[in-house]
Amino acid sequence: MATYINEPAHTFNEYLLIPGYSDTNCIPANVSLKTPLVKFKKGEKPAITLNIPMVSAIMQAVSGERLAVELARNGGVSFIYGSQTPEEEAAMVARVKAQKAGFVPSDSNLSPENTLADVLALKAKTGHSTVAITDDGTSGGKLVGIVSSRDYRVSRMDKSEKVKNFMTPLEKLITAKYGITLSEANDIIWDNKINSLPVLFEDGKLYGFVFRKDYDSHQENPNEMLDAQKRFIVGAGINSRDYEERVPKLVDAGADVLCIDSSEGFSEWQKITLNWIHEKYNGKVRVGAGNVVDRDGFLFLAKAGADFVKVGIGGGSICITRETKGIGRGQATALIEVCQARDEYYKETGIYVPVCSDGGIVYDHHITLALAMGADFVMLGRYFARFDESPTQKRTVGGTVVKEYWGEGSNRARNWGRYDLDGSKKLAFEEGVDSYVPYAGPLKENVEKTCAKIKATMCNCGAITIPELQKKAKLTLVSATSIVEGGAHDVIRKEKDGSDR
Ligand code: RVP
Repeated sequence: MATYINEPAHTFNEYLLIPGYSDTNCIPANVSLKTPLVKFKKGEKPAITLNIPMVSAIMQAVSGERLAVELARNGGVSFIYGSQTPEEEAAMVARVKAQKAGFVPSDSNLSPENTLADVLALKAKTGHSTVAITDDGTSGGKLVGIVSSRDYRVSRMDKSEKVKNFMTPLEKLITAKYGITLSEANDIIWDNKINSLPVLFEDGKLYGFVFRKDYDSHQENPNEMLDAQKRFIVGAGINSRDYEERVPKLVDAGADVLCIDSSEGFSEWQKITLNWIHEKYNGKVRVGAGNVVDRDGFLFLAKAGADFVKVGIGGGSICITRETKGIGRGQATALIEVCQARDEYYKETGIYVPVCSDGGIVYDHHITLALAMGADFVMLGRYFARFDESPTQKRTVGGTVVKEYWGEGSNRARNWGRYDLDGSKKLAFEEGVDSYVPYAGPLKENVEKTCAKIKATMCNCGAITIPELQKKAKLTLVSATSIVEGGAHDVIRKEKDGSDR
């Protein structure tokens, strides 16, 4: 006979936190949102600790290189999407790693034979005003000059004027040699009152730039997630089909952590994948696994060696898995059960396996609820898709500015690696939709606001760290009518603020 669980499975929206006693130490300035990304033994530190409990979803519409850099700059980690060829994914990872904090590869390059019109078009495309002029017009060519906005006057010059006639030539530029430290580079920038410093290899080829504004940016982003070489930390999605080909490429490109991306992770395929990676790399390559929604699924992946376990089936905003396949579980109930299993596993083995709550975060306070329920961090798709840095188009639809957002199981993404069960490398049917989300501006400003809300609620619960919140939190289920009471009601709203959803 089948097993019946007669308790209904709940979502985040059906819970609220009850405030706990807060002493005078409980102020947002004292709150730390640091949290482990990968497993660790009792008494030891995790190899990677997030500075904020947020990672971005392994999705085409979310985790491209631009978002990865900006999220790492602000304390979280992106997992570059795996629904592209191993070569393309590895190249994306490599480009994130090349953005060594402070040393930036040149993304605006032209040759001396290009024209002012080309400069203006490039500036409009990248938004950057410093253009490297190299012999072959690529970022790796020999530097012959620079064009910045000081070098031309659009109103007085012909757009067909050749770059070589108005660029600042190499002999007039202050440059540095590859190998210089960031602080030496910044000294040169300050001493010479320049805005950018080109860094060149011995043979004159361009390595990259150090920009004055990036010095400021480093001061402004104390949460930056950096590796030992001051490069941004980045993750990458893999699947349990082509891992023998994909993983070595991602590791060579510098991925700091991997995650097996599957809509259903309680499977022998994941165990085989984890074994292969751990044997090949002697446990040095960190790999998360999932997704699961119960205790058995968690224990299976933890014992198989997962470095973290992802929870969630069918709760994603673009996900129709529950409708199409009839599998899944309310996200809150799934998370609570998995986190209990995680704590028991830790008591028994002394190994702490972080739990990631994946999908279904609608309001910012759902993140705090997930943390209170035991999640170590959350994975977000819709949330990040709304920002400038996500890889998708910004459009105006019906007078509203939106960005595109589509599921990995939609026909648009066709991520067979995530959904295919028999190795046929096809999507038999769709499990996701193609959609729009309201455009919300830059990542930094939004993430800061979200973190401010999380910190404020933690203070109300008398907690200044995430583990403390997990111990002290008091959660209550709410009735349908009290959900109505929780929003503005019985008033005529002047305007609706949809800023956090
Ligand atoms: P959300 O943040 O609610 O948009 O959910 C994002 C999550 O949804 C992803 O991390 C993934 O687990 C899941 N997903 C991605 N694509 C699809 C689909 O097409 N069904 N689901």
